[in-house]
Amino acid sequence: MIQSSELILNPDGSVYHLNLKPEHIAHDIIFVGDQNRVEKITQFFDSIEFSTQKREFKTQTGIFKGKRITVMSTGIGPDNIDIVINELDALVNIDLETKMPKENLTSLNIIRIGTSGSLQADIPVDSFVLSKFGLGLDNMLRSYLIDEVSLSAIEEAFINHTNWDLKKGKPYVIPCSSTLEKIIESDKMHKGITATAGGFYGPQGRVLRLPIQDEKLNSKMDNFNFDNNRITNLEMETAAIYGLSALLGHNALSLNAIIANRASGTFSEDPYKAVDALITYTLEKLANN
Ligand code: R1P
Repeated sequence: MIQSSELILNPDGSVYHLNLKPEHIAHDIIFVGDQNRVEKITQFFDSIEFSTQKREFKTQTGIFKGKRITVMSTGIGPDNIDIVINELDALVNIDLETKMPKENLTSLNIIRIGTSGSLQADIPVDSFVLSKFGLGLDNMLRSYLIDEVSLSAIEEAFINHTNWDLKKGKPYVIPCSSTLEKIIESDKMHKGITATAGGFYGPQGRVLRLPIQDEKLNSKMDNFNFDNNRITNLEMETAAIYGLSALLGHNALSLNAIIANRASGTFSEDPYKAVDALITYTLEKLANN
């Protein structure tokens, strides 16, 4: 039995941070970072059966063209992903009354629709990126036993290529769900490695007033190549989502609308339009599956 201090429930029986009970979520779940983006997705739904919000975690479940889908915001960063995926997994794979793990496990389909900066000049603003791999620079996942799910050959190649300082922790690489990739992919999407940073400024090479440990890191990432996979973009959630999903037996895929190009220094003139296009594309693919 899992102790009450480890799996914390609210007085109404819902999980601690997400305020959700098992009946509130669908098997197909869309993650967004920004809580205001939840309704940008559910505005297309035929009906909404459930809504709740606690802190940055806003959840709505409803029906889009006959498909039951949950949309939830994760806020920013891998630390939040630790909370969101562990609590979602508890909703389906732990009996919340007895606090015992269930024998028959449920796999959720988790798709992130995010925004991101491209590292490659030929992946322009307003394009879409499908993350074949998540490259975690953030360390959160290293608290778990990840050797069975992480791809050490890419990790070692990246560490060597960038002369990565292991005082910052050891990068990890996790693949996307090939099942979800087949459902969602299109010829128009760029594919590659998405790097996930544990912060927005220094960890992504942005210098305001503080010098950073490796000023050349972004340009080194830019020309990293493993088996024809380049690092396409840099954001703050994908590798953590892929890692925890793989460890817990869920399917995960991350899609990003590119709103900034770090190589050319450009920013989308209408980032909302790019995100809306990615939302409607993804919803249609999910509904037709
Ligand atoms: C930073 O501004 C946030 O935007 C990106 C980053 O990953 C980070 O969460 O993603 P979202 O648009 O999904 O929030």
